Amino acid sequence: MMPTITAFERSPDRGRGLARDMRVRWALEEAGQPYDVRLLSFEAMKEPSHLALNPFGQIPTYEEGDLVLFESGAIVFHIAQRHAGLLPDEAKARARAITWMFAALNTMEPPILDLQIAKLLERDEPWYEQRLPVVEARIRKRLGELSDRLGDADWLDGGFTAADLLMVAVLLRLRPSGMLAGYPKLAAYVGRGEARPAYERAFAAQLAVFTAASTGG
Ligand code: GTB
Repeated sequence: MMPTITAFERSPDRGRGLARDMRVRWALEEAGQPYDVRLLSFEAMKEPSHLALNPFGQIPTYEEGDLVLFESGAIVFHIAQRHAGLLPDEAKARARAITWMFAALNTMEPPILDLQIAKLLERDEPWYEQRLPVVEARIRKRLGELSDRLGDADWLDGGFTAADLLMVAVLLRLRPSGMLAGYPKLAAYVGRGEARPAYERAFAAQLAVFTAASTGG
């Protein structure tokens, strides 16, 4: 059954692939699973019909028959469980990959999100200039630790998995800050993720939505 996901009708990132539908699109492309996309305005996301799918009024959501999911990590996990190639079959390797999925979302993403929120919403606060270096230092600590663990490996634990997909998607949120440049192993890791044909297809699909919305097409 063809799943339907939701995404921004007009993404505030102007098609740079930073919104969280991108990681779901990427997982579906890796799985070779065609999908439909329902585009939503910010107003539509707060309508009862969408709140029934996601109580927080956000994108992305995932509908497959009578199954409705929200939370991009849970959606990627669901896709990875249903299709070969995104999680190892061997039980311990699979458990380690799932651990890294949580590490991407629970350990790496929160300080990165703090930085985006600070830059987007807190610039005019009197404490902004003091807070910024504190938030950046927290991110650098995590980037250093992750870089040390990755070392010269291509992926986090053996072959590419859904954990790498989520980790690369999370690290990409740092690109506008330029912070990744200080971590060449991580920058190369992100580059390997972006070079995957499935990533390229997902990126092109979300960019096409923004381009069509901008030109009225
Ligand atoms: N934990 C949830 C998940 O992982 O699915 C978080 C979902 C979420 O934050 N959704 C955002 C949303 O719907 C879009 S992705 N926001 C609208 C709202 O809350 O009303 C976050 C996002 C937005 C914009 C950019 N950007 O412009 O760069 C990047 C990421």
